[in-house]
Amino acid sequence: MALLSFERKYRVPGGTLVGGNLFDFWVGPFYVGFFGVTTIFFALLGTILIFWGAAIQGELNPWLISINPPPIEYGLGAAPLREGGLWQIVTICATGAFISWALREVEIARKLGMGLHVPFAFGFAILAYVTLVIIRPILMGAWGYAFPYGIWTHLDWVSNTGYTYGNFHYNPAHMIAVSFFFTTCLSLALHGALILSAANPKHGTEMKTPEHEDTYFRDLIGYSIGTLGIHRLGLLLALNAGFWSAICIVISGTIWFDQWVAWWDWWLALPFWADIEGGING
Ligand code: 07D
Ligand code: 07D
Ligand code: U10
Repeated sequence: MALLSFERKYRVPGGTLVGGNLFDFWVGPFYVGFFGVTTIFFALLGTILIFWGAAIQGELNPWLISINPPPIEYGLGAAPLREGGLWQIVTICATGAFISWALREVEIARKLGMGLHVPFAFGFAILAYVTLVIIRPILMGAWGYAFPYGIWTHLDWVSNTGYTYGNFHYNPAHMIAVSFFFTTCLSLALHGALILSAANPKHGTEMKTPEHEDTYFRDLIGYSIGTLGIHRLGLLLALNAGFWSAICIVISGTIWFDQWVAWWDWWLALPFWADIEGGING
C-alpha cells in the first residue's frame, strides 16, 4: 500500500491514553495527542529557560552555555533561581518532556496496533538520564551531584566524576556497559552490511533471499541467529548498554566510595592465595 493511502487508513480516532478525542489529530506529518501538547509545553519552557539563564549570565556562545545544579550545600532543598533553581526547573521540564515523548510513542503504537517496544526502549534512555540527575543525587543527598546542562561543562562533569573514583575503567558495571555499547555497534554494522549485501545487489542482478543471509553466517561461524532474532538481539544489547550505564553511575558514591581499582581486592582476598607468603594477608 502506498504510504499516502496507508496514512488515510490509519489516521482514524482512538487509541489515546488521555484526552479522548480532544488532541486526537495531526499537524502536518506529526501526530499531536495530549502528550504532544505536554511535550511541546515542557520542551519550549525548558529551552526558553536555558536561553534566559544564558542571557542573565551573559554567555550566548552555544558551546559555553551552562545551567548548573545548585552547590552541594543546598542539599536536596529548592535553590534560588540563579543558584541552581533554574537547573531544577529545567530538570523538571526535561523529565516531563522525555516522559511525554515516551507516552506519545505509546499512543502512536496503540493507534497502529503495534507493540510497545519503541517506548519501552526509550524508557531505558530516560532511566539513564533520571539516574544521573534525580536518583543518584537523591541517594547522595544533594542536587549538586547531578550534571550541568552545557555542551562542554557536562563533559567536565563526566571527567571529574570519573576521576573522583580513580580510574573509572575499573568500575565493573562500566566495563559491562562499555562492552554492550561496542557489541551493539558490531551487531548493527554486521546486520546493516548483511542486509545491504543481499537486498541491494549490483544493478541488473537479482536480490537475494533471507536464506542467503542465513547461509552466509552458517558458512562463516556455523550459526545464524535468523532475521527476527538479530532484531531481538540488537534491542537486547542496546537496552543492556543503557541499563548497565545507569548501574555503573548509581553505585558510584552510594554503595562504593573508594577508588574503583580497590574493588578488585576481592580477587586478592580469595582463600586460594590470600594467606600465602606475599598474598594480601600473608
Ligand atoms: C545522534 C540523536 C540526536 C541528539 C543530539 C543531541 C542537545 C543539547 C543543550 C546547549 C546520540 C542534542 C543535544 C539538545 C543542547 C544545551 C544546554 C544521539 C543522537 C544530536 N548528553 N556526552 C554529546 C546529551 C550525558 C558525553 C553530544 C544529552 C551524560 C560524552 C550532545 C544528555 C554523560 C560526549 C550530547 C547527555 C554524557 C557527549 C552528542 C542527556 C554520559 C561527547 C550526543 C539529556 C551519558 C559528545 C560535546 C549524541 C560531544 C556528547 C547531549 C548526557 C557524556 C551535545 C541531551 C551526563 C563523553 N552529548 N552525556 O550524539 O561531542 O547522542 O560533546 O542526558 O563526546 Mg552528552
Ligand atoms: C543519559 C542520554 C539520555 C537521553 C535522553 C534523551 C533530547 C532531545 C532533541 C535532537 C546513557 C535526550 C533528548 C535532549 C534532543 C532533538 C530534536 C544516555 C543518556 C533521555 N566511558 N563514564 C558512561 C565509556 C571513561 C564516566 C556511559 C567509554 C573514563 C562517568 C558509557 C570510555 C571516565 C559516566 C561510557 C569511557 C569515565 C560514564 C555513557 C572509553 C572519565 C557516567 C553512556 C573508551 C575520566 C556515564 C548513565 C550512557 C553513565 C558513563 C562509556 C571512559 C567516567 C558506558 C566507551 C575512564 C562519570 N561511560 N568514562 O550512559 O553511565 O548513555 O551514565 O574510554 O555517568 Mg565512561
Ligand atoms: C527505523 C527503522 C526503520 C525505518 C525507520 C527508522 C529506526 C524498519 C522503515 C527511523 C530511523 C531514521 C529516520 C534514521 C535517522 C534517525 C536517527 C539518527 C535518530 C535521531 C533522530 C534525530 C536527530 C531527529 C530528531 C527529530 C525530532 C525529534 C523531530 C522534532 C519534532 C518536533 C519538534 C515536533 C514534535 C511534535 C509534537 C511534539 C507533536 C505536536 C506537534 C505540534 C503541536 C506542531 C509542531 C510544533 C512545533 C514544530 C514547535 C516545536 C518546538 C519545540 C520542540 C521546542 C524547541 C524549541 C526551540 C526554540 C526550537 O528501524 O526500518 O524505516 O525509518
